[in-house]
Amino acid sequence: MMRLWGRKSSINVQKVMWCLTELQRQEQIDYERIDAGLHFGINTSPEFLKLNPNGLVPTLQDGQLNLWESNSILRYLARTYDAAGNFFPSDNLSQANSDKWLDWQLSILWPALRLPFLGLTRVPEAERNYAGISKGFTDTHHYLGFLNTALQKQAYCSGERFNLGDIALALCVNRWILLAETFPEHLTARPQYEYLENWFKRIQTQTQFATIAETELMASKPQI
Ligand SMILES: N[C@@H](CCC(=O)N[C@@H](CS)C(=O)NCC(=O)O)C(=O)O
Repeated sequence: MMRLWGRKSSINVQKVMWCLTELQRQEQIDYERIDAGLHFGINTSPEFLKLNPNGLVPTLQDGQLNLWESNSILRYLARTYDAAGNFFPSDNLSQANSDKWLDWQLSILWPALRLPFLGLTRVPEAERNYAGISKGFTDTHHYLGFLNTALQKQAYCSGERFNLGDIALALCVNRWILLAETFPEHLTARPQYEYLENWFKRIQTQTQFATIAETELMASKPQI
């Protein structure tokens, strides 16, 4: 049985849970999830550091394999349990485009959105860097404009079918929306991105998104 380490309030753990939920619609995929990280601890224990020296979640164990980095885990799961591309398109072009958005999510989009997310949900009010929070949020508006433009021409990030890249992107968009709703007094209003909104509605109605996604900012309530 696969073992997934990580608390479900982590965006990167949510990616893996969502992917596994999509795959479970066909394959008999058996996995257990163990809460780790933040108040759950475990991730800094010597045993855990042998699995993932970064001390971060998610970490996946599948047989002999210990795997970390959420987007690599997504690719591994799709290649291993969906080789035929039934759930995630596996043709070269779709994979290349999905990979591009996966890398962009980790290297460009999330670093911008992470500033307002952590700044507003974890840092005590008196210690908040509001200038940094505001800049991160407006940078996120700007970056998501690129996605909106791409979605003008196609239903999902890599073409006409839902793919791994959409998982990583939609979880960021979900947090972008929740942050704007939760902290309107500290953040500039979200631009109206018609194609991105339509894509997000498609994600909400046509995928397993609703089974794992946050409906409120769980990280602001560490007891959950
Ligand atoms: N690039 C890594 C980042 C992993 C990461 O930063 N994980 C965070 C949660 S989203 C973590 O483990 N934080 C420490 C904790 O939860 O205690 C990935 O995509 O998996």
